[in-house]
Formats: sequence, C-alpha cells, structure tokens
Amino acid sequence: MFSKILIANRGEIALRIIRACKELGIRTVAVYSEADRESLHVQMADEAICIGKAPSSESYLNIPAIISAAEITDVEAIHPGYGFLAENAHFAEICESCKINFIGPTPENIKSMGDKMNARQLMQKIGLPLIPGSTSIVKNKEEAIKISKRIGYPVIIKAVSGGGGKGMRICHNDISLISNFIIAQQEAEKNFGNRDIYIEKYIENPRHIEIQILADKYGHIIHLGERECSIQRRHQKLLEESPSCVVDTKMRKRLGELCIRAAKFINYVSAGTLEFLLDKDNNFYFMEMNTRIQVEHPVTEAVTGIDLIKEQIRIAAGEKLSYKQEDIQIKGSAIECRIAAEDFENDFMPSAGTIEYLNLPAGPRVRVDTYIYQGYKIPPYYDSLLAKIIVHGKDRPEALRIMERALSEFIIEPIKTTINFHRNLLKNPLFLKGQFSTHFVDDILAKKD
Ligand code: MV4
Repeated sequence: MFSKILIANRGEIALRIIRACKELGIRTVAVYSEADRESLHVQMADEAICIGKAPSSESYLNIPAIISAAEITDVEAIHPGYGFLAENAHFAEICESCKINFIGPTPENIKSMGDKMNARQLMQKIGLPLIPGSTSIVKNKEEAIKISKRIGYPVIIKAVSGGGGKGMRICHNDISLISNFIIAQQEAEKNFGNRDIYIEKYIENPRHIEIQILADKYGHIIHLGERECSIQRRHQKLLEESPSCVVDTKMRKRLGELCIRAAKFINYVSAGTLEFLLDKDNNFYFMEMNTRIQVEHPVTEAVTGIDLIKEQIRIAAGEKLSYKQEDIQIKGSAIECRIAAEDFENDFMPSAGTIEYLNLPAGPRVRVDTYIYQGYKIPPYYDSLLAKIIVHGKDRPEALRIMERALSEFIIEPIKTTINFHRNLLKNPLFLKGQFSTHFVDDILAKKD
C-alpha cells in the first residue's frame, strides 16, 4: 500500500479522498490555488503546496506545477478526483513516466473511451446495445443525409471528442441537418480541437441510467448496480438515486454483466461508469463511459456499503479486488441532492461571497460531503457545488422523507443556493411516483413561469 498520496483537486472531493487516505493510514498532500488558501482540504491534509493562481488553467490544470509538487513531497501516487485532470490521458501518461502511480484507469483506457466513436465501435463488438446511428465518422452532408434517412428523424449530431452534452445538435429534417452539420463541425473544432462528428437517432424523453464498475489490475471486475441520473438541468445533475425505480433485479443483472464484459474487453482498471439511455419502452442503449470516480458515487456507496475511493486506491496499489460479485447486494434506497451556490429563482445564476451562517444537516442516515464552513468565502473561479446530501432509507419513500428532513435543516446565509429547488422537487407528485425523464426539470421550470 502507498504511504503518501497527492490529491490533485479541491472542494468536497479533495476532502473525500483525504478521509479515505486517513482510514487507510496514508499521508496526504493537498495542492491549492491562491484562491483556495483558506480551503479545508489545505488544513486537513498533512502537507499542502500552492500550485498557482486562482484560474484552474494556472493551478488545478497546471500539469508541471502538480508534478513538481508530487516530486518535492515524494508521493507515490496522485488521485485526480473528478473534473480537472481526471480524464486527461496525457496527464496519466506523465505520471506513469515520472514513476508516480495515477489512481485511475490506464492512459489507454482514458483515450479509448474519450473518443466516443471508438467507444461505440468497441461496445458494439461485445454486444452492448447501441443507439442506432453511424459506426464511423460522418464526413460530409451527403453521408449525414444518407444515415439520417436510414435511421429516421429526429437525429442528433455529436462530437467524437465531446461528451457531457457539449456540442450536440438535434435535427428534425434534412434542412436542419444540413444547416447544423457545418455548425456542429465548427463547434467541435473550437471546443475539443477535433472537428469529427457522428450521428445517432435522437431518443426522446429518455432516462439516464449508469452502471458503476470496479476492476483490478488482474482482470477481476464487478458491477455495483445502477444510478438514476435523469434529474438534471443543462447537463448538470441535480439529484441522483440508487437503485432506479425502473430497473428490476433481472435488468440490473443483465446490464451489469454486459458492463463487466465491456470492461474486460478493453482491459479496464479502476472505478468506471457506463452511461445508458433508457427509452419509454425500457430499451437501454450504451451512450458513453466515464473513466473517473463520479460526483454521485456516494449513492452507490450507501446501498452497497463499499467505499469506492478506498477501492480505487487499493486497486492502484496493486491489490486484488476485495469483493466478488456474489458479495454485492443492493440494500435499501439512497438519494443524493447536489447543493450548489446558484440562485434557482434567477435562472440558476452562480452566487459567491462569504458564508455568514451555516447549519449543516446531520442525524441518522444522513451523510453530507462538503468543504464549506461558517466564515468561508466561496471563490467565484470554480464549480458551484457546495455540498452533497446523501440519505439512505429502507426504501425510496423512506429515503425521500429523510431527504426532506435533511433539507429542512440546511441553512446557508446569505448565499443563494439550490436548496429550495430541491425542497420543491421533493413535493412534486410525478417525481415522488418516479415518473420522470431527462427533460423533467426543464418541464417543471417551464411550467412555473
Ligand atoms: C442523446 C440523447 C438522446 N438521443 N443521444 C447528453 C449528454 C451526453 N452524454 C449525451 N446526451 C444525450 N444524448 C441520443 N441519441 C439525449 C441526451 C441528453 C441527456 C442525456 C443524459 C442526461 C441528460 C441529458 C439531457 C439532454 C440530452
């Protein structure tokens, strides 16, 4: 096992990783930007090194500064958390060449899933159901029209190097396809430095369901069930659950086994997530794979009792998986609310400033992953996520009531947050019945005005 790890991240996930390290008896090194001097991760780690100015590009994305910090403090491994460098194959490669263990998948894993077309081709080979569409890059308008005629409108244009919803365009006919085609290529070039695009049938009102997997360096792979992630706005998830109320034991087993086969096929190592769309007839389609630990990992931890961060560290240190598939049981129901510093009554506009008064939820079956404290000044430079509330009940109705109770205890003054959005959501009859898709939040917000 490692004796010292550097955490190349900030905020709640940096704290989450430091806590896992402490429980494993591993010393920790925090890195921080000039804007994060007063951050808790700096205080909680055994050592801390300033790696640059406030903008991420000069600090948390500054590879030479992070590698230097790792060399100076003589760490054996780096945990990238999520965002920033977590899915940067180049960074993972540099770690490798500096003999620093990257706590995550191999550079090859990251590369092969970062190319969404390549991911589609690989997943098709092992029999994962794909959304109907192109199986290679769409080069010109003529090809685009031909494919769209075959699969039928509406279609969606996606960037090969995209992901997370950026640079997608929905087209309902030949005319909109032609006008969107060039724009999509230009946007892809601008955003991802790669103009390659592909086309899929557009699935209307789908649910977003993802499967968590864990793979060690010896080809042992398990799945940890699904997370329901349909409650989102502008590709930012607002609430996640496990299990999903539309996935039964049989479907979970089938999806899970397919994901294990897929991960084996690409020699995947570490924690990973396969994203699926579920249409209204409960057909599921592979969408993409995330080669990192995700924000919403705690709902899986709650229902399985497995510490995913500790498992990532153990796997990176060369230990065998400590669980077999038979050991995994989904117990009860977990829900996470992401509380962000955003004014939900003002189009989710980001808010910043000093927290004058804070009361965090607590009590039975409530976990709060956060980095804020009373007197903390929220910097305007980074992600607006302040806290994740995770509750665990015997079933979904109980989890919902615990969440309602937890949200009612949460006070942050004078910062505008999404707490009231979540409290309203938990009163919505359709949400309570589990009847929603990825369009649900847009639909209820549109009705409000
Ligand atoms: C889709 C889709 C419908 N049909 N692909 C959004 C994020 C990116 N990973 C892919 N996304 C979508 N791809 C087809 N063929 C709808 C979405 C989508 C979505 C997916 C998951 C969660 C929220 C979403 C919100 C809008 C669109």
